[in-house]
Amino acid sequence: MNERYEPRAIEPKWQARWAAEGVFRADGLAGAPKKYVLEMLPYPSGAMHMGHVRNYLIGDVFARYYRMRGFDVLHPMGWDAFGLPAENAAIKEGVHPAIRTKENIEGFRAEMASLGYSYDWTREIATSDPAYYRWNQWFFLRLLERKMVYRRFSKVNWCPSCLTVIANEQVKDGRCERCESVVVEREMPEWAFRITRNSQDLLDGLDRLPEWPDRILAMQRNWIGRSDGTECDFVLEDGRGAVRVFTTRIDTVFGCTYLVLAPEHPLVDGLATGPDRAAVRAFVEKMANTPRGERTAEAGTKEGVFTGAYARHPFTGDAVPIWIANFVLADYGTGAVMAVPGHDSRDFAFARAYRLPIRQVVQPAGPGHKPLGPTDSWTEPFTDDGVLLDSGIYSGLPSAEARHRLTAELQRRGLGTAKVTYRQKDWGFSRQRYWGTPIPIVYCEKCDPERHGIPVPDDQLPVRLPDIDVESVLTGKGEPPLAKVPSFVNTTCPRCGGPARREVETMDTFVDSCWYYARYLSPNLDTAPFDAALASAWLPVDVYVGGPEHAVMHLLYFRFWSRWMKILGLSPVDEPVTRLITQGIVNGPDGRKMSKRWGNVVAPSSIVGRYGADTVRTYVLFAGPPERDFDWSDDQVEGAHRFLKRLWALASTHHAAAAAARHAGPWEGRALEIRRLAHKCVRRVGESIERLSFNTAIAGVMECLNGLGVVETLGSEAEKAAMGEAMRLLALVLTPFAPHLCEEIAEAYGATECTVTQPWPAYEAALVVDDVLPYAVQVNGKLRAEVQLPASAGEAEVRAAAEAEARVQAHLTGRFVRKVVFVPRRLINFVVG
Ligand code: ANZ
Ligand code: ZN
Repeated sequence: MNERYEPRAIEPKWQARWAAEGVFRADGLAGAPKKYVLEMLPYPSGAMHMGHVRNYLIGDVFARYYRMRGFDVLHPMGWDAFGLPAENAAIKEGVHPAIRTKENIEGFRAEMASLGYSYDWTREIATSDPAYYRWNQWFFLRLLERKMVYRRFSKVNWCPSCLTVIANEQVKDGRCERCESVVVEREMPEWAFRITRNSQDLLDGLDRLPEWPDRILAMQRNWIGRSDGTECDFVLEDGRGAVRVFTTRIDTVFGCTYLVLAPEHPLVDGLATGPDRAAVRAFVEKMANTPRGERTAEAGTKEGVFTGAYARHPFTGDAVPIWIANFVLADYGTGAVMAVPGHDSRDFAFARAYRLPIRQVVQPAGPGHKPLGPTDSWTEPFTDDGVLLDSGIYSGLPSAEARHRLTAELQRRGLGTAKVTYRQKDWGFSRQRYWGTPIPIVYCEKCDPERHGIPVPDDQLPVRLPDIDVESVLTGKGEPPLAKVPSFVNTTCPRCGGPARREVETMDTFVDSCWYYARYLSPNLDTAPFDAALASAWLPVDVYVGGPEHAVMHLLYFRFWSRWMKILGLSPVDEPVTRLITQGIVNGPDGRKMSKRWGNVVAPSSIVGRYGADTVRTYVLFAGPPERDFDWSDDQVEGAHRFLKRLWALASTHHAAAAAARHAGPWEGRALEIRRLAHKCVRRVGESIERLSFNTAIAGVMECLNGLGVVETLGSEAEKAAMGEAMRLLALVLTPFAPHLCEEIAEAYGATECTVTQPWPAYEAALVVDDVLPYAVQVNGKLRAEVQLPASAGEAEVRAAAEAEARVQAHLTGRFVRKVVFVPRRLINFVVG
């Protein structure tokens, strides 16, 4: 064995051999149980960053580990190749997005290869490939047939800088997630998936995902936002209709002192006919130009105007004034609320600002609660459940019971009903961009004068993206790019054969990532999106690794999609992923998220170039548990590198003596000690991987190495054989982390097969028990001896062994033992008089 550890020499060699032998191919092990290990497919941007590296490493450890555990492992990789950045770069630099994307993919693929990831590259896919996006179009048509796709005119979030519609999920605090411009609302036609039809089902499914992080489950629950409440009518004073409100607190209805409508509520115009009309109009106008985020900010000012109209309270018959205000949203519930300032924070703030009456109708329940005093003196509302007061015949009832009774009474009188509301909205997915999947719809004046859209027949799929003159089409302004390509727009109507125009919008790229994991099963199939028989064999994905930033978009959309893949008879599962791992962030050395903006980016290629892939891998996996953030540290990279060098040095020092040594036992003394260290390490690494504690797995190997390092020369044949075995075992268990180095050591120590295709080693049970422990023996608190005992020994055995020691006997004979203090695993103390 070479004395020096030279990663640059050994890493490419093993990468080439893995590829040549196809060791990472799935479907290699007939009859073996399967594991599908997947990482979220990357958007291939300029270069890989450490976040990518970590993401794929976590998956790679599982893939290699499971393979060694005897599973048939599927571990594929592909490219989320459509999307805005490539198009924006094209607008800026004039390079066609297809060209830029191809370059980027090649760069990513090379970087991945240099890191030694164990992918089955025969299954690689790119979502911008017509052979792939054809099936997006096919799914679109199937969902359209089932009325799960529809065209709507609606207020959309428009980013004036990206010049496109963006999803609610992509708006952060009223700004575009990508470019941070303030998002404005626009009335536009768009295509939407009726995901809300699955809201309840998506919610229920979360209970069947015990291996997803609680945080992600909570975010999805919250996003779907089920709310159990009551709808209730307040009949208008003039008798012309009613204001229907949605409330979760109908128990507070006797405290309702005004109603509030969203400025966009359809009744507003008809209500404000009196002197207040001008003020109402001005307010509505102002709100139309205020971003949603600003209007609804929890801490923001509550603003509104009185409409001049009144409605009748359904229980007291009082006249209740109707207001409009910024904080009531048109698209939640009924777009109208009954305001209860005594028991709701926003209503309280609003009532104080506009001097509206505040009434207490719920009081704190339970012993030890004092009355709250007159509402004039309150500084905040009482928002908890309690017991009703001043609520007619409902006074004295607990809130929960009152809600039932009041809802039943409304129902009886035809004024309301129990109602479940969801915060989740349908998924608007059409985009005014070029670099995406064309929506397979045409418009024909003759057959479809109302422009509902005529589906492109299946046998005309894919509707291909046209090649374009980048400069004239991707201008970043005006009409959607595809509208500027006559050869694309002008087509014939599938119904009448006359002239027709194609839809010029493209699909949100989240459509691409809804089902890609199934495409890997049969990446070249051209008769269906994927092979249903293979889906039965391989789905669901067993381990899925990705960033927590996908908690509610991708991870919700693809759960939605998998339900429809099941309904369409393509797949047997409705939940796509059994175990989800969301990896922590890799921060720069300064503790800030690695980003060009902070100038704290560490490029993977620079570290690989300097230390080799195994060092990067070991460092990143050792730096912390996969789900935790960590700060980059050059010193710790050095540390990881030193560890690998020490392992190499040990292997090479003992190579001549140990590699071929054989010994059949018995094992004792130092040879036994070496074996104990190695077998304990095998156990520890395996258990740590199962617990997702990759850092302690590596720590286990480090400790073992420390123990073995003490042995400088090997004497007996037994010692030589023990060391040979230890090196072979370490090379196997460290394979998921530092595979190249392990292959090289294993080969030097006689392996004829790649480590990753060898079985995960079993440890010998007898060697891993902590069988002897040193006990301190004290007499009157003074240390007199030390005895070695089995860990399982109880007090009696320890005492007997201690008393047998000559030095202890010397202090005990002739004296009376008044007491014995026994500390398990530590010491025994004789108190003598
Ligand atoms: C009266 C009331 C009294 C309310 C009380 C709360 C506390 P969740 O749980 O999020 O569903 N609300 C209803 N529609 C709204 C809209 N379009 N815009 C803004 N607010 C709206 O919240 C339901 C509560 O949010 C409803 O219950 C309503 O206020 C308000 F002591 O009605 B509540
Ligand atoms: Zn036609």
